[in-house]
Amino acid sequence: MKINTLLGIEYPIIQGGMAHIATAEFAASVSNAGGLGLIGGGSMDAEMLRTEIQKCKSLTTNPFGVNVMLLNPDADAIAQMLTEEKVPVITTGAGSPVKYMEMWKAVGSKVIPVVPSVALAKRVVKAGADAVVAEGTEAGGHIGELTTMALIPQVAAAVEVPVIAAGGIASGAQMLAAFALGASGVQMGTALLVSEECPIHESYKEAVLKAKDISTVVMGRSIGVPVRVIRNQMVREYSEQEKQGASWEELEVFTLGSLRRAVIEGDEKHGSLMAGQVAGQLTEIRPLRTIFETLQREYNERLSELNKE
Ligand code: TUI
Repeated sequence: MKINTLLGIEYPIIQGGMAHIATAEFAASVSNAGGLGLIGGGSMDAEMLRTEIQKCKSLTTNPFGVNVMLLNPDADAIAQMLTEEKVPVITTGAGSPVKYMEMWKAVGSKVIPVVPSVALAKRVVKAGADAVVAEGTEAGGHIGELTTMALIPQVAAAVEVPVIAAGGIASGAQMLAAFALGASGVQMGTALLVSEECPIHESYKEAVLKAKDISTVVMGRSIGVPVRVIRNQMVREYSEQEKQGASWEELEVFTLGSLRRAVIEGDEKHGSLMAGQVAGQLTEIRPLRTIFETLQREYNERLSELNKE
């Protein structure tokens, strides 16, 4: 089943979790443009997130969701709060949501964990996941090891629920490729950073527009939290410390805190400009609705070209 039908949305497109970036306003804009918007709970505590959910309910009548970043120290309280707010969809990232799934399902939320491997996909489906987002290492932010090309068919073969492809998707051709591999929908983050509605600082958008194919790098592997960002001064300083064997605590200051510096303060030198490998493809700022329409049109055109040949 295509995820449009499962989720009651116009396009088979959901938005990535995007901690610090995906506010209630942004999530509502994505949902109003025909995708599934998500409030990025990554850096919020439970009460902040509750306020954002209530705001989002007032800004859209379309389905929307919340992304729970499981490394968030407040994840337990957030999980509990979500049973009171009853959002249509919950996605999760950066860990296994299995211990929360029963209570979320009990209040009728659809649960769609983001998984980087077949093993986690199987575990969450056994626990009742309605779909999974299989995210390849091309994605921005915290990533797994496998590429989208290798991951999607293996996850699709292993589970019965719809698979949503993430990592490396910013065009209709890439969406079609994901469907060819067995996906029933796509998740996009980087491509939406350069939407008119995205509330990040202009200098973050500029860095994405300027990025080339090889502009993103992965930092934090040595501490077990690989994160893909656009290369800048902070990355060079971080890599130097990482080489010298700095501890998790010393390195952590470069990650979530520095995302805030990029998103809010627009510090493109010291901030962490999380973005996926598709950053090199993105050349203009467009409204969300145009981004989705273009993707669908390119998908249809490419499909009919392939059928002609
Ligand atoms: O979570 C993401 N992407 C993110 S989270 C984030 S906030 C952050 N910033 C700095 C450091 C850490 C977090 C920015 N981008 N994508 C989904 C995702 N999940 N990628 C990888 C995973 C993952 C990794 C290991 C999921 C589960 C897992 O293992 C869990 C287990 O128990 O097996």
